[in-house]
Amino acid sequence: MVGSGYFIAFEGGEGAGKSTQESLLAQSLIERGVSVVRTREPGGTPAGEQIRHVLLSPEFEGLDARAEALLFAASRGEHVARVIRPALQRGDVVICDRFIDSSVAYQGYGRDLGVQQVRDLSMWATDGLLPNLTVVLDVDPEIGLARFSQRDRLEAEPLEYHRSVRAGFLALAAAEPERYLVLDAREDAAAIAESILTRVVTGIGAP
Ligand code: T5A
Repeated sequence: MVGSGYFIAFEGGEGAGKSTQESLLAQSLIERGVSVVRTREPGGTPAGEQIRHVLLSPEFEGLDARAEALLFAASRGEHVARVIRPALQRGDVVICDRFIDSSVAYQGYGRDLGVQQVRDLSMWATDGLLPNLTVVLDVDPEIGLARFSQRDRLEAEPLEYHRSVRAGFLALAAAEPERYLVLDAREDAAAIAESILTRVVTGIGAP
């Protein structure tokens, strides 16, 4: 726990609707007078955004799997140090598009790099920071990927890869159900938003 803030990470496969839900949640919290910081990974800082370019650009197709895992962790370390931890110390609610579980699911489960090793790397990079709540928007990768026409380097991975990633998110949520909210991302966006808001409002004690 850092300061009096509250840290919410959104996770899920491609096209699960994270950005849509983050916007709706941020708007509802701001209307309730809550101070919100919205950010994303990889990225969220000037250095992180440059790392994001290397990670997602098709220009770097075939990037070594360990190098990929290290770059995600590097972006996260900078992000936590410069943006997330200071915001939590101020007492803000931080809404982050992807965090440690994306590394564990995409690099640990998806790339077979070792779930524990990838988790340890990220925990080291962030000095042990974990979200208070992780919202997993669960969707069959075929449905999620069909929501886009253009694909970045990771989205272009085969369906089997995305199935392993999905299984990874669900395994992480099942292991610590009190820290997770898993929702069916095929539901109507407004209904999903309501479930998230109910859980967050309880978590932060907002009206
Ligand atoms: N990654 C990231 C790793 O491998 N390791 C890591 O450690 C980290 C941090 C990031 C990539 O990096 C990987 C994972 C990713 O491959 P990104 O560009 O940030 O890439 O992409 P995503 O996080 O996947 O975000 P997307 O923009 O792809 O998807 P979202 O935000 O989940 O979805 P959203 O809200 O943009 O919605 C997609 C479409 O679906 C519609 C929306 O209108 C939109 O058209 N939609 C719905 N349709 C039907 N029903 C609903 N309920 C809907 N909600 C939204």
